[in-house]
Amino acid sequence: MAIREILEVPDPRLKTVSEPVTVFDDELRTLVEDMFETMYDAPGIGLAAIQVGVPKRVLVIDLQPDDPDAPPIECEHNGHKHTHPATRKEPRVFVNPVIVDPAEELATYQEGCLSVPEIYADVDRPATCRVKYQDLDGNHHEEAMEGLMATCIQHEMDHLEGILFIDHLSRLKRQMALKKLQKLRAA
Ligand code: GNR
Ligand code: NI
Repeated sequence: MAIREILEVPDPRLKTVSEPVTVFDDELRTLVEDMFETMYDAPGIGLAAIQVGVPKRVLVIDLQPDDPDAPPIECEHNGHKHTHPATRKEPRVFVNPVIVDPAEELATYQEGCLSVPEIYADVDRPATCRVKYQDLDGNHHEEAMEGLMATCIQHEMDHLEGILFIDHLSRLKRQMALKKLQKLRAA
């Protein structure tokens, strides 16, 4: 496993339209492992492959990264009680995802992006949707999304089309955000 470098604006590679995955091999597994490690290290709740420079239609999401302060979980198996550290990780992988049935109703979240560091802005997106996707073995699935998950997967899907959350802002707000980022970098 390895932490990979996250591309940041204005890297032109972030504007790439990513290619579908056709081969479900160890190279794909290694990419996904590295994406999780990179996302948890950042930390972030989602990551698209193009953010580490790989133009493939692959996303990872974990809305509940590890919380080291969480109380340990007590369990009982076959009459044996024990405790283990609370790992609240809920890692999800989406290969070749497609959004279907986006709701007309919109939800507003304050979004951020690991490729646009330290900039946050409200974005409206369909409040719910369904997602068709493949897993690491190439098996097909379909799932309903709501809340932060719906927002996050739409943010990640945008990356596969070369779109960033700041592209949803007015030109003025986008320019203000990019100027702020330039200033932060200079400091
Ligand atoms: O870590 C992230 N947080 C986030 C917050 C609100 C909406 C979307 C996101 S995704 C972002 C990580 C990222 O840049 N994924 O592409
Ligand atoms: Ni992002």
